[in-house]
Amino acid sequence: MLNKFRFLTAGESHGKCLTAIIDGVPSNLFIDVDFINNELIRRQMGYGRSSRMQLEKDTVEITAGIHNGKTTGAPVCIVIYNKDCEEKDSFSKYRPGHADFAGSVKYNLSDLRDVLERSSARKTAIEVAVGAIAKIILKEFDIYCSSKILQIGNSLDNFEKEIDEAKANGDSLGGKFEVVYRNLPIGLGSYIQWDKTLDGKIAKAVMSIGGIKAVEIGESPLGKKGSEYHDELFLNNEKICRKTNNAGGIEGGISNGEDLVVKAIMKPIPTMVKSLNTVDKNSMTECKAHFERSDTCAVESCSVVAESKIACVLVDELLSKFGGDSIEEIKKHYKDS
Ligand code: EPS
Repeated sequence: MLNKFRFLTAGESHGKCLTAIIDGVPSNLFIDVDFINNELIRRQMGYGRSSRMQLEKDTVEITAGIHNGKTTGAPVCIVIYNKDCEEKDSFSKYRPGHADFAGSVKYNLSDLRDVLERSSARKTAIEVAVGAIAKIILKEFDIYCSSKILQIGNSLDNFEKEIDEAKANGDSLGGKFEVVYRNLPIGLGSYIQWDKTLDGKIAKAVMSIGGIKAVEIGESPLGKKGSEYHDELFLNNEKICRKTNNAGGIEGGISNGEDLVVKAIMKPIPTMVKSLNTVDKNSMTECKAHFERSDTCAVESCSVVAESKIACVLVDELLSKFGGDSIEEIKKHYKDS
């Protein structure tokens, strides 16, 4: 999906490390490793996370593509070492809602552990590190983001209490969050072909995060008339302005210069003490689902992952539109546009 800023990741939840190779990082970009590590801390925080987050102190090691703190234009390789990297037990009781059933059928794996290890949300740690590098590029263009939780369980008030209650009952909670990117140029994405729309790319990037069931751009148009929903334009000192941003910064698949507003809904985590009814793959008998350490709620962390995924799409679009190999060249093209 990404053409200019591409990456692949590898690594298992309890393997030695998580790795990413990023291609397309412009040269002469100062990589602030502290910033990347701070993003990793943000992903680990949030109310309702499991004890694994106390165990891991995610920090990144850059093993290629950087000299004297700056990128050279070569692929950037990054690594996060797992502290919990011991061999874990096999299991055969499918967890409903997780990848266990479909994954084991698809890859013909007899041990559901082999599905869990790669489908785990642990891999979002390295995705956040990649996203942090994308954010470093966006900063060069004064593009910044923020995110907030809109709902956990049934509401936003008292969500810590709701998480405590869910935990005490061996249950889990999902929710909804919002990511906003500010100061985007007009013209990222296109309506020319279906696979070039900015909203389509963002929806795919956010939907690819395990647990996400819905992505929205801007305000929901449901129940609103056209005259109530669309953002009228007016002139202010010959500058075209808008009073509202219901469209969330995208019209016709193209960024329109308003804030990019992305909302997403995360389902409750499927690994629960209160195990659901399932089937044991080996004995082919009905039983309770496999349980092991898990989060009660990871919506806050997920918003950080979504920020990162969107950052990668935005950098890819910036590089496609303004082009160049060094950060100086891209900034020049951007300034001249
Ligand atoms: C996660 C690490 C995992 C889980 C969680 C996310 O570690 P462990 O399985 O050792 O506890 O805590 O993964 C899931 C909840 C999931 O459903 O995949 C992490 O680093 O974010």
